[in-house]
Amino acid sequence: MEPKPTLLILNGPNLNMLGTRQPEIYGRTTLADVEGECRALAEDLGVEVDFRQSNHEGQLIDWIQEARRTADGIIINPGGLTHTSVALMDALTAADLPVIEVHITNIHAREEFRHHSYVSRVAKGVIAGLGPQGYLFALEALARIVDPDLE
Ligand code: DHK
Repeated sequence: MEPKPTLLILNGPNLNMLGTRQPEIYGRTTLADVEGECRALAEDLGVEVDFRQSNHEGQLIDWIQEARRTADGIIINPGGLTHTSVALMDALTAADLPVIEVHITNIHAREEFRHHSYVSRVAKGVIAGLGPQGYLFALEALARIVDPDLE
């Protein structure tokens, strides 16, 4: 049997607070809930997920560098680093893997400083504003990108 493709799902700063942080904006779903839903869908899709969160830019970059050897694609919600981090964008470029960027909120309908994303320059697709479901849409899309034979 062929080994299953591995998709790395990365979450940046403050996403560990999901569910309790500004629930009127980010909702009440926790990151553990999101992880559980991603794992269930991954099982159906026949892919492995490696789900991680860090508040540290360097840690995220280390994981992206490792992904070049260990993963077939990356889903990333970079949190606030979306709008500031050239280093994260460079790491994603160097990884040379398909990337889907996810935001729980519609960053374009929020403050001006959230409208620009460095990560979007290197993402194959961007999902914003669909809440935690965005992760599931991204997972389904990326699974099909890495394995076009998927039903
Ligand atoms: C999450 C954050 O933490 C913010 O800094 C971004 C993003 C938006 C989200 O919608 O998931 O601006």
